[in-house]
Amino acid sequence: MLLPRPASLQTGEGEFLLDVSTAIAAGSHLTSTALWLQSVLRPATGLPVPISPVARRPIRLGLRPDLGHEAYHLTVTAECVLIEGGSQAGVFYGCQALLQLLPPAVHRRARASGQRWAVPAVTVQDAPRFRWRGTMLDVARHFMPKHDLLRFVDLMAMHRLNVLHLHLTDDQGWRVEIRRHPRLTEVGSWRRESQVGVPQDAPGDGRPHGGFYTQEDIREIVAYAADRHVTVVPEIDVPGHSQAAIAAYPALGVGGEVLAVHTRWGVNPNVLNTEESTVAFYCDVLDEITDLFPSRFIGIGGDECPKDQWRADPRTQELMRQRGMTDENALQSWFIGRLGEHLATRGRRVFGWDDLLEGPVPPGTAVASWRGMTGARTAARRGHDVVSCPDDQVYLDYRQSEHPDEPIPFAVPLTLQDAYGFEPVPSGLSPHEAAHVLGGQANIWTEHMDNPRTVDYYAFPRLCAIAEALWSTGERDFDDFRTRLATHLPRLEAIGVEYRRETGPLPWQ
Ligand code: TNX
Repeated sequence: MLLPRPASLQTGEGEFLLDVSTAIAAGSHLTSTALWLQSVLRPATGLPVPISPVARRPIRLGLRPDLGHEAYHLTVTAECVLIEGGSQAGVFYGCQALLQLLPPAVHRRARASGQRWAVPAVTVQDAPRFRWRGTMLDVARHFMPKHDLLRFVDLMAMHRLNVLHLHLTDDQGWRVEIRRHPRLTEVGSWRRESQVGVPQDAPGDGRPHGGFYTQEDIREIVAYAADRHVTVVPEIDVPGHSQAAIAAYPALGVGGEVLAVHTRWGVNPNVLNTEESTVAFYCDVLDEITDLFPSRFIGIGGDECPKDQWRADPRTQELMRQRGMTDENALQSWFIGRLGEHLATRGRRVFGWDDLLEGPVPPGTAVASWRGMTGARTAARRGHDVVSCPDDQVYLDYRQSEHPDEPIPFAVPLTLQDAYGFEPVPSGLSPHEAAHVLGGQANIWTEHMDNPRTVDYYAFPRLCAIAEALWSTGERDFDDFRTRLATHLPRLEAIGVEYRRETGPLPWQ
């Protein structure tokens, strides 16, 4: 049973059996998809699944340009599996659907004995509702090693998610090598400890945390994701959430004070100054970032920048006077605008949090609406593209239930059903305005997730529900979703995803 729910599925008679005679038949445009499918099918089935046009009962992959870009048709009969897509992405999603029709053991990494690799006869016609089906992963608060990040990309692709918004910098860490400014990672990638728990006075764990991706790692991550039709949208958060950069280069801060990489969570008063030299520094950073990430959109953050330091600093006030500004919001917009202009010269568009709407927004910006859906509505009405990620529906760092034993009972409960109810298009928009909604994304902030196992627990199965909200038509049927989820969880188990179970002991008890 497919998850996300396809646009249409009809069951037929009989089944297709994968055996030694099965081969993948694909034209040359689809070689990489064929190789990927082969690499997934081989370990558990132990079958050779060669790529060959001659096969008695083939899995045939083909392009059908008359279908939408990411659309696919999947037809399974006793003789053949036919997967046609509007593009390589469509064919890839058809392959993902095929995997879901096979026994869950297909996801195991070594030969699974006692299995019949049968695919029921079906006809599926499917296409996504939104083109931005994302997940924001915060690798700044707690680093996710490359190996685990690649696994996460596979899990996204399995759920037809296609944008990985990688939050690479924050107060607590800088996670990407920048060759022009090496101290960003030499100093900024490690901190002394992590705060444990929510209140500001919560104790530290006394253990250092850190790590970063080299430029070679990033190129590998981007290419691996691209093979799975996932675009990596990097985020360099400015002018708030920047203490790790200030720790590396104190001249970036207001007043030049030497600070450590931050060890506490929450909104931080230490922000960037807006000197020309700081703009130039970040243009250097963005040059390397755009060389590494081909994404049209580049995240610059813009969230939660307290203005107190700017207000209290005579030098900043002087800069504001010179620039003809009377309030600090204008200064923030000016700073973002300068980076936006720089990105535009490289053919890129700004992606930033809805806090940007407090001032003029650079042309071509896509706004991530996180404080409910208000930002989404405002942005769309102002003619900006929108990615919806309302905190009450898609913040996967929020606890999953009222249960007192949930780990770190952060924020309000956000249940599976809440996540399933996610509707990316705000109410009250005209069709023209609604067309600005590119889609939505789940946000995984990792203050309280210090390892990939915990990310699994917080992300799944809620991410399955959000994937369906982004892929499938707007109709919702939670009971139907739960029935399909029950057939989906064994796939996650076969992969080794430590998702949150509804019954049984919590993993840390
Ligand atoms: C708000 S959402 C933040 C993050 C925190 C998150 C915790 C946003 C743009 N900023 O810095 O990690 O809340 O839920």
